[in-house]
Formats: sequence, structure tokens, C-alpha cells
Amino acid sequence: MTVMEQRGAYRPTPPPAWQPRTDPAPLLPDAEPFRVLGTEAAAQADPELLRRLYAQLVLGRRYNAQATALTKQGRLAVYPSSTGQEACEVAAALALEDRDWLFPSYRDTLAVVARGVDPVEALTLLRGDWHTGYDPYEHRVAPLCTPLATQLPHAVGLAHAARLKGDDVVALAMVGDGGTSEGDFHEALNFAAVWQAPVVFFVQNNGFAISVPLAKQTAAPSLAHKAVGYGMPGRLVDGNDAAAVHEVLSEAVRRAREGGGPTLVEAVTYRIEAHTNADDATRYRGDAEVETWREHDPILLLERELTARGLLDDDARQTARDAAETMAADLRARMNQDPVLDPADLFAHVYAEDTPQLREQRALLRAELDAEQEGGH
Ligand SMILES: Cc1ncc(C[n+]2csc(CCOP(=O)(O)OP(=O)(O)O)c2C)c(N)n1
Repeated sequence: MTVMEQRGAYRPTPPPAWQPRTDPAPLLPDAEPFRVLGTEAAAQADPELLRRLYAQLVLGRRYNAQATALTKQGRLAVYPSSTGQEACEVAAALALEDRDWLFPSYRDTLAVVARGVDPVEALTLLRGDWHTGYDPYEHRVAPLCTPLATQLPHAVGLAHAARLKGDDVVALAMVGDGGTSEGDFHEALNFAAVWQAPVVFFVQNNGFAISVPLAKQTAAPSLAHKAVGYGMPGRLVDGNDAAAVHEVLSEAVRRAREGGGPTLVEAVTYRIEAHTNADDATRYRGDAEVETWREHDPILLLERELTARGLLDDDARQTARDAAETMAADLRARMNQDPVLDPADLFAHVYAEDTPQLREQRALLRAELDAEQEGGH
């Protein structure tokens, strides 16, 4: 008798407490990223929405170029460009209602601006100031978050608290592919799924975490597959297809609002520029790869669709470009004004009440500044 035949006589039964909890099949992402543009589904897309997305993409591309130029002119300390990722940025902002909350990472200035924050105020932190610049409550946009993934548990906490209070609020939290390896990612997704918090986790997989490619970041089949382990649906979408990203995010927001719990959305996209102006991307990737992605450019994809449907002519294209130039000129002019800063602000908001040490340091700084002024410097 072979070993297999012997085994056949023995039928293992599961331990008494075990029973299937949820069927993983409905949580699994599709094998291919969801697309709208260039497919039959595009015919159903609302022309007004497509036009709005287009105008925002053109504006966004120009904003990225202008902000990068400002770093070269010494007017901005650092800028993590989202060139190539504009569809994700714009769709994230447009998928939310005013009463919802956006939790951006440092790369998501464009989403912040598309949600209505003043374009100059949105750059305050990247200018090197100590505070966020904008009032997070005004547009319900959390501060741009530099420590990776820490915005995720913040989003879950806010969304869970809102639900406990009976407020109709959904939180959408943005994170990069590298951020999914952080402990905060795990804790946020686990908590959100167990408590069915109204949150949408939006991962922009742009291929790299600085110089680390996705293949070295994770062995998961896709980042969207990570959702299954937490018991929430994972959705995979073409991150350069603005209509597709908008549809998938809107559906996830709706689901969260209706009490269906969190969703993890992975948008497959590409970071066209270097990590920031302080990075040299040619050290870890080739031009050929970048060129392939340029052919799958988010503005190009939408332009093709709009033109094919007769929704975009030269006039409309020029109007979008003119609006972008006006925004860029205003951004340039306002960013070229020196900000008025009080060095004593360093001590503000550290503690509710100054400690004796802070009081002493504040007095020292004040004395030094006064002496400088008296000396005519
Ligand atoms: C907790 C933490 N660790 C390390 C860093 C340094 N850091 C800044 S950006 C970055 C890469 C993040 O890549 P990804 O999450 O893919 O986002 P992307 O920059 O591509 O948008 C790293 C490691 C950080 N900001 N925070």
C-alpha cells in the first residue's frame, strides 16, 4: 500500500471551532486593472465628468511643472512631483463630497488643490515652513503627511469616530506602494476592517519607493490582493485612466457611506519625474521604461477619448491650457513674494503652556533678535 493509499483511509476533520468566516472570492481583485477609456464602457461615461477631469488634469500637469520650476529658483525647498499620476490625484478629490475627509501624503499636493485648497497654501510645508499652511477643517483635508503611512490610522480614527457620532463622513487616505510595507498600513487596514470603518485606502503604485522597485517591495500578487487578508475588497485600476479611477473610488466611497466598510484600491501608475527634485532617477531606472509610460499618459488617454466622442475641439483644448497658464502665473507671482515669518513661531503650539525651558529659550531668541535689530542688521 502506498503512502497516499494509507492516507486515503484517514479523513482529517477540521478542529471543532473552525468554520469558514467569509468567502474570499468576492474580495479578490480582478486579474487586470479596471479600465474605461478606450473600452466600450467609455460610451456610458458622463461627458460633463470627462470634461471636468480633463480640465483638472491639464491644470494639474501645469501645477507640477510650475512647482518643480520653483524648486530650481529656490522658492520651494522640495517638491515631490505627481507628473504622470494626475489622474489619481484629481479623481481622489472629485470622488469625495464636501463633508468627507481627504488624508494625503507628501506627493498629493494636487489632490489637495483639486479639493479647493489655495495652491500657494498647499505648498507651505514644502516651502520649509513648520506648519501645514492651510486650515485642515476648511476643506476637510488633513496635513500633507511625510512620515510614511501614518495618515492611514489617522483616517481610520476619524472615520470610526464620525460613525460613532452618527456623522455621514467617509475618509479617503492616499499612500504609495512603499507605504504599504509600513506597520501603520497593517494596523489601519486591520482596525478599519474589524470595525467596518467608512474608509477608502487608495494606493498609488507608481513603481518605485525612491529607488526601490515594486518587485523588491513586496512578493504579493498585487497590492490590491493585500485587502483579502484583512477581509475587505481589493480593487485594481489603471491609475492613468481618470474615468476608471474616478469610477472605482466613487464606488468605494459609496460603499463606505452605506455602511459596507473599507475598500483597498490599488491604482497602477508611474512616477514620470524623479522622487523629488533632490533625487536622480537615472541611477536606478532606464529611459526606455519612462518612455513606455509616456505613451500611456493620463492626459493623452483622456484627450483621445474626448476627441473620438467629439467632446474636445481646439478651442476647448486652448481654454484648458489658458486656465492652466493663468493658475501658473498666479502661483509664480505669489511664491516669489518673501513670506513674513516670525522666528518665535518656533515655540508656538509645542505645548499648550510653555515649559520653563521653552520660556527661557523664547526670551533668549527674542533678546538676540532685538539686539540684531538695534545693531541695524
Ligand atoms: C516612516 C518613514 N520612513 C522612511 C521615510 C523616508 N521616505 C520618504 S519617501 C520614501 C519612499 C516612499 O515611497 P512610496 O510609498 O512608494 O511613495 P512615493 O514617494 O513613490 O509616492 C521614503 C522611504 C519616511 N518619510 N517615513
